[in-house]
Amino acid sequence: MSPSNDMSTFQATLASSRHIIAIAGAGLSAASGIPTFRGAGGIWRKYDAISVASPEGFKKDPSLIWQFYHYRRETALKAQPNAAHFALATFSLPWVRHTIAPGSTFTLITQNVDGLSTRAMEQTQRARPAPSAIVSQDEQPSLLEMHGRLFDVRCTSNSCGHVEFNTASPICEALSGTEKLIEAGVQDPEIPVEQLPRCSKCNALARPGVVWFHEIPKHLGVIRKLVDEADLCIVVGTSSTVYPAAGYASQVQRHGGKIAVFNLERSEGDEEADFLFLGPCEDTLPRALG
Ligand code: BJW
Ligand code: ZN
Repeated sequence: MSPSNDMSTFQATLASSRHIIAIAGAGLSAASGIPTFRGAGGIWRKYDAISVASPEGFKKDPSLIWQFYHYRRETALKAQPNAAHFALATFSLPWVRHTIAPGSTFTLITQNVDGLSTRAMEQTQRARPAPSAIVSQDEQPSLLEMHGRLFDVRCTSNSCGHVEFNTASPICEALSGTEKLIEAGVQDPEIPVEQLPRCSKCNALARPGVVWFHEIPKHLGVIRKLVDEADLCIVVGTSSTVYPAAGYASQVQRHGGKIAVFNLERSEGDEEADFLFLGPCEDTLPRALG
């Protein structure tokens, strides 16, 4: 049977769900001006994914990789969360969600590294604080950034491994202005490793705190439990091509849960979904979760 696009049927399913998860990808941040990876305008059209997003690529050319991530950091710093981030952030507040899906739990599992969901959640919590009678019963963090964070900077020395959250712009002097060259596709300057970001504890070369191909994504133990107990999986703005995230929706469906896909266009495996809402998620999600 082909997926339904009936919003009221989806909302009835949402209302009766007890353990809800959302799996998000780059499409969630597209309206904030963050480029996606695949498809028209995607980053992997300009850059070979394995060359810039693997430990091997970093070892081979740390100067190019740092310029690439400096450009990504500068883009994310200028961006603002959009209506889809805010719809998920609002739904993550138990005192709001329980009026829509009574007694439910909710976790957003994002593949995005741009920090926009965190910012939306912080802003939403400030704008809609818990009514004084409610003490939060949710012990589970409501956001899991499974591919790490652009603003985490991690030491490459195994004996140190120091990680720090660093939003400095630029992250170091030598990278200043290179974001414009990267954007214009101009030949990148060769920056000596001594001038690239260094660990603040031991001075070894630092790397971006993101999860590259062939590395183990974060929070997998918690995610496995959430996927096992979920009765509704909302899939937002992901091509569903990168594992393990790409497998979560079908795992939920295998044990009887429902899948609802929100994507600009058709994506991998969406014909198996129970619901499919095609269009910009910044339009469809606020309507669905409102
Ligand atoms: C809109 C929209 C709008 C646009 N509204 N929609 C099993 C099978 C096959 C392969 C593997 C496998 N297991 C592991 C692999 C290898 C590999 C993999 O999956 N390769 C595939 C490419 C085949 N996976 C890994 O290496 C992972 N590690 C791993 O598996 O470890 C082993 C292990 C796992 C578990 C247990 C034990 C061991 C690590 C993957 C790390 C991925 N890293 C990146 C880079 C992160 C840093 C950075 O940002 O630079 O993560 S790659 C890149 O792809 C990034 C993304 O998070 C990820 C997914 O992309 P996403 O988000 O789906 O973006 P797009 O561009 O593909 O799609 C955007 C979508 O939005 C499109 O559909 C648009 O239509 C839509 N859209 N505007 C709604 N307004
Ligand atoms: Zn160190």
